[in-house]
Amino acid sequence: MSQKGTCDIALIGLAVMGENLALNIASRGYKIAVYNRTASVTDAFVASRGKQPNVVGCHSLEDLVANLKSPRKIMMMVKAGPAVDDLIAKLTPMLSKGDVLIDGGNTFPADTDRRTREVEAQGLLYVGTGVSGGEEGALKGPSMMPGGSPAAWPMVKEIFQAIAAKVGPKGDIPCCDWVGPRGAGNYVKMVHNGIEYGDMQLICEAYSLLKHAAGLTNDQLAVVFDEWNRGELDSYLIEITRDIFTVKDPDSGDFMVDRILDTAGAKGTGKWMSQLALDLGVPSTLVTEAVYARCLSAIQAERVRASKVLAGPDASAVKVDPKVFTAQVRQALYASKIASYAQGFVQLAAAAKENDWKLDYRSIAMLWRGGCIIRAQFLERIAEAYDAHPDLENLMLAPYFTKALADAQAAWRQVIATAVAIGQPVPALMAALSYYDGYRQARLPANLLQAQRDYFGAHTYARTDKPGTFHTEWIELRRPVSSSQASR
Ligand code: 2AM
Repeated sequence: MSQKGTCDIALIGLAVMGENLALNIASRGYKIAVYNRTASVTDAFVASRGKQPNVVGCHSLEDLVANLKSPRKIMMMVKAGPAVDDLIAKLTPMLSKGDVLIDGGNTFPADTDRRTREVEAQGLLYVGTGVSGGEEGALKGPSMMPGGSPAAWPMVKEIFQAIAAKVGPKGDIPCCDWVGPRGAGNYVKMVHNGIEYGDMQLICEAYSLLKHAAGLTNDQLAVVFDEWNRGELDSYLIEITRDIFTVKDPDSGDFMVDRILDTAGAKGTGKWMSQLALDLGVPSTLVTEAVYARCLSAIQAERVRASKVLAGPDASAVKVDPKVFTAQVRQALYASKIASYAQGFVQLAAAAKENDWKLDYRSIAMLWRGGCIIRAQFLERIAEAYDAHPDLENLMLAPYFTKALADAQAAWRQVIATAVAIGQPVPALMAALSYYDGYRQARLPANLLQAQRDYFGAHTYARTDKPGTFHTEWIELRRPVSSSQASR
């Protein structure tokens, strides 16, 4: 049905995220034109959940474009990658100066950089926006992280902020604000996902320790996570973890979590963050360890074989007091989370510098305060830290977090020592503590590393006692070593 020039926005791609986002937009009083490449999907949607005056189904891109008010706003919710380029190529000839194309997928930031330039070169505007919160978030209020053409923001702001999650004492602060030019919004979404990887891995390690070292049952774990969710760890991921420990398989009556195969999947945003961290030369070790942990989980059959061959310690010799240990794990989790978020914000700052973005870290923390998967109380503290010091070098240096780390560190070390003693892998907890310990060293052993590099490759080194660049003829100056020398 033609509704020429009456729709406020269009949406392409009616998979579950697209459908729910369209319903969210319609529910806020906006008229939305929808299109899906496979027409039967559009028909099924407008005959069921989308059967309402605010939703207009379209069978062609021409029809979709014709139904829009000018300047037109078209949101693509299709598979990230070539599908987006394909749609841009089809749509741009149908659009007019000032129209806005929006990509709401999990797009690699450099792709949005390129597309913003290409689309702007045709007189149009482009937005690449992160949308987080899964299916439910898309329907009820996601966290949105838009970037792209700055001139597009005033045009999409009202609809975006209307559909986004709301936080604050009055529930009126939208979890959606302009992030920055070109791929900035997708970059922030990628870091959100990377932090999510770290949070999930840390929670899994805490679970493993509470189970293997403290012997907690699933019922007890549910109670522990319920308690944790009422304090500094209060967050969506802790809350759903609590719920998971209460769910039983309707068929067997066993706990569902115990029936799930231990091989984790991944869609790749964590890997992107690790790769880009390496490109920038910043140590985002938590997300990287979390990605590797998923890789190790994936070789399940090989692990089962190795478990029968490789020796571990006698875990039964290690005794912990379950109550004391549970409290220590809580502290270790919190401290690790601080280190993880510190890494995420450091990476954002490095990316901002490289790409000439001006990011508002306080605002980013608040975007993640609601709607998204990493939503947590704790993000308020991060927002406060950046509010007090917008140029904060590292979150761990904000007084609130410096104190939290100091208070937690003894427990953190104890938990990792216990993990080592019982032979349970805790790569993310360890990466977090290593980052903390590395960052707080005035002097690291890289002096020796520089000596090695200079020895074998004449890479030169700087000195502590005078300026300049130096090289040593190590082979000429080296002396024979005898064991008697060491004992002297
Ligand atoms: P489909 O139903 O026709 O497959 C998630 O895959 C969504 O992206 C689906 O709505 C899918 O449409 C859409 N999609 C994938 N590739 C596309 C393309 N090249 N052009 C348009 N839509 C595409």
